[in-house]
Amino acid sequence: MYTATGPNRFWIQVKITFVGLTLLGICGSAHATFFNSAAFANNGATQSSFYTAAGISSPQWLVDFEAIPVSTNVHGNASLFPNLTITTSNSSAVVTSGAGSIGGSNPIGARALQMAEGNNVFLTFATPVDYIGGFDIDQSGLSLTVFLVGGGSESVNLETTAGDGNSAEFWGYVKNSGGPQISSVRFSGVSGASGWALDNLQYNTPVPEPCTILALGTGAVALMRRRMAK
Ligand SMILES: [Ca+2]
Ligand SMILES: [Ca+2]
Repeated sequence: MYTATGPNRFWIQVKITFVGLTLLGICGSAHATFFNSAAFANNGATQSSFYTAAGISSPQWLVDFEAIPVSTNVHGNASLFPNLTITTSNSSAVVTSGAGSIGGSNPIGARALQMAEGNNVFLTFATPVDYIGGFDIDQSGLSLTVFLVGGGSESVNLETTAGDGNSAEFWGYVKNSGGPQISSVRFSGVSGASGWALDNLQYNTPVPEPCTILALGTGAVALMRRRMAK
């Protein structure tokens, strides 16, 4: 086996470090993009901007709750939705149906997922995703926090949605090109009465990214360098 020594080894290490830093620079670009529709009428345009930012024409997965039996509590059930488990801090997230069923407001389609105010709601992905979007219905005070691979997080306060008729408003988050993927999402801070709801959740199940492979590769290079140094 060829082993670099002296000045030769020094320049090999310099080159490895330079290539590593360059790749990490490309993969480390910061903030991604939040989307939130200001009104029901703007949902189509806001969702289109979200798709454009995500580089898609439609989401890989759309969870609209239409096929889930009414009154099903989906809390903690990892087999209902692809790549997604929904949990809440009071263990209750129940499929509801019918116009006006969410504090007087309507699901999208016939059914939506209803939660009580004052609890945290989590969307957790088995494989971290590139984008997550959906609609909130009949809430005030809703904060959306996105937890990223590698430990970072970003938060945004969402527009209040009314408690009558079609009040659903679109929200979404798209990771930056080369930025960290989304491992989970938390909803918190909802006040008011009569519950609130989520509907039309949309996300993907990506294949492992170059940055993930790079992180593993960088670890391998570091190990090799430690061995060479001995
Ligand atoms: Ca629905
Ligand atoms: Ca409410």
